[in-house]
Amino acid sequence: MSKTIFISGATAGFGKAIARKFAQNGNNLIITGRRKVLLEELAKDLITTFNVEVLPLCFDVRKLSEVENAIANLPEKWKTIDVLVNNAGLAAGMNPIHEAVIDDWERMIDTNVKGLLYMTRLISPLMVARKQGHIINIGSVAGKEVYPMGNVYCGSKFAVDAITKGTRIDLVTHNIKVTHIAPGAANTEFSLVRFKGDHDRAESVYKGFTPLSAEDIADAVYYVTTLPAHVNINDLVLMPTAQASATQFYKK
Ligand code: NDP
Ligand code: 8X3
Repeated sequence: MSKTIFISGATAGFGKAIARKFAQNGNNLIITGRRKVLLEELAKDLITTFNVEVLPLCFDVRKLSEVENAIANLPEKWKTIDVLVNNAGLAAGMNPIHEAVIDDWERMIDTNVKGLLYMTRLISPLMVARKQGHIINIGSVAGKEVYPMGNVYCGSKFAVDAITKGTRIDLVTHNIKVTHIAPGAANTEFSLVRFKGDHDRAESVYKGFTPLSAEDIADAVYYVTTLPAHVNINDLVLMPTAQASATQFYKK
């Protein structure tokens, strides 16, 4: 049966692949991001390729008023959200704590933590009212282990792990599944964003081993939504075979 899937950050990387995976399987989608042109291109492509309904919503998850406006103005038929994938996020910079750029910290905390909270706060009541739903938060191996110069990015992803656990506890009596998915290294726009457009530095992160692809994460996200009603995956850590921990890689 077709479901309604709400994916934040669908203009690139994991979110875009997650949107494609759910569309391929006949689901209707609400997709979001700040880059309007990319969002609308993706919506058009998914509608024509998979014959599903897609609602593109362009907003910044850091801005509470924009999130409120987007959710408050959802057309009635789009309010029955079955799955919320809180995916929008980023790393900005990679510096020791005493040399970091404070604006990088604001961007990471505002997006990865506060943006995810705004989305959850505004969409979960729709699920509670229906006594049905699934919230999937994209964390990271960086939310399981801290690595050198990961300081605030790791902190933001540890917060995602803790918030996911708290959300599950608060929503268990409302029949809502809550899942944390924590990937290791994956080659998307992530490192290009982290290193502020430095292509060589971004590419060097993935040299000598096969990283995860966005499609690998999309498969995992899709999988956790296909389980029987009484089964929930609480926490799924997904790594490249060549990555044993946040810092241990087998590079050739
Ligand atoms: P990408 O940079 O490829 O994609 C990030 C997506 O998030 C884009 O669609 C971007 O859209 C959106 N986004 C970023 N900031 C905002 C914002 N303020 N408001 C709305 N949308 C926003 O990265 P990934 O796909 O790799 O990352 C997705 C998630 O996975 C992130 O939470 C990241 O931390 C996490 N992750 C990534 C890993 C990796 O190695 N790649 C590993 C583990 C976790 P737009 O720019 O159009 O707004
Ligand atoms: C992204 C993976 O290892 O760069 O969350 O932090 S890592």
